[in-house]
Amino acid sequence: MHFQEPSSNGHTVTLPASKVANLPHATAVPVKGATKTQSIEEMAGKWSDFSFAPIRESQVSRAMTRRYFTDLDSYAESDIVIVGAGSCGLSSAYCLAKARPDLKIAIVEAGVAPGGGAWLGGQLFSAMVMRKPADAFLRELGVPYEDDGAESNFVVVKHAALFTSTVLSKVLQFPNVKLFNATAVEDLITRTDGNGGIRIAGVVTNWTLVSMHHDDQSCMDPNTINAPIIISTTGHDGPFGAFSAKRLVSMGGLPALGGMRGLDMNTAEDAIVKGTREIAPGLIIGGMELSEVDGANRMGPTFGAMALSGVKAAEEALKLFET
Ligand code: 48N
Repeated sequence: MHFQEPSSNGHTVTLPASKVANLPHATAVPVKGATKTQSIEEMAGKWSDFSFAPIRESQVSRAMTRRYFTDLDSYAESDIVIVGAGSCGLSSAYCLAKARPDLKIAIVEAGVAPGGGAWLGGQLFSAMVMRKPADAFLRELGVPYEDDGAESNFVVVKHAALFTSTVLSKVLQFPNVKLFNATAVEDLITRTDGNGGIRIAGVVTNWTLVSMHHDDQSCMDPNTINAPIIISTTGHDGPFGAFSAKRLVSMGGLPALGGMRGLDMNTAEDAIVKGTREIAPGLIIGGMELSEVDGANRMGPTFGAMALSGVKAAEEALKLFET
């Protein structure tokens, strides 16, 4: 039996089985690049002698894990944590990261895929409607949209994924933002405020797959992120939704949930944007999670309030940094 083993000079050598047993695995030398930089055009038509630069699997593992654990260490103390990377959370992250490149912003998203409910417009229809003046945020991001002119009160993004992928891409390009996806916030870090109340001082996190199995596995303790300000945009009630609102109620930080009301676009969108605020010291709630706090109506398949609630949540957070 023979083993192909990349060596340090980029070529592969064939090792007899007898030799594999005592390979110095732990100190394997990373394989150096052996392929010059090319353009796609240079590759065209030459696939018969194509090859990738050789690699050793441990190089891939180390490239991922070294960065992840460096980020975990760095963002263990963040300036702001945004819980939920839906349309509101991402819009808020964009405004914060742009306004304050000095702030460390951690986004914690339970899903593997960020974006929440904003990948489709509604009932699996792909176009996304935003009522004016939310078109201003689309122009800020450079998202193209259709507008029937001054008389029309809304604009249409041809596919919701165009908005969501654009804001996500812009957010991820900010050097002061780290997205921890597939990671759930499963509690809040609290401090007493000296008057019998509580101040929110960070979040408690776990891998989402672990959070989903606390009932059928032995205890799997969480991790933490300390931060003076949390923006919670976890959406309306659901398996993970309205997380911070529900947790505030269960720990006595809010008397009760208001509970989302029926659909009324005109009432709902104004209420969500204007109502985005600090609900408890250190905790700002925006987007559809706020409808569960205030008992606001839902707006259905229109997303302007999500974008502008994110804009307002960022503004509220920055005010707290200035005080
Ligand atoms: O898209 P959502 O659910 O929330 P928003 O507020 O950003 O946008 C709401 C919007 O999509 C609507 O619901 C539209 C406008 N419809 C209104 C209506 O009338 O029906 O995003 C929330 C994100 C999701 O990606 C969740 O996975 C995530 O938050 N999330 C969490 N992430 C981490 N830890 C948690 N505990 C958690 N809970 C939810």
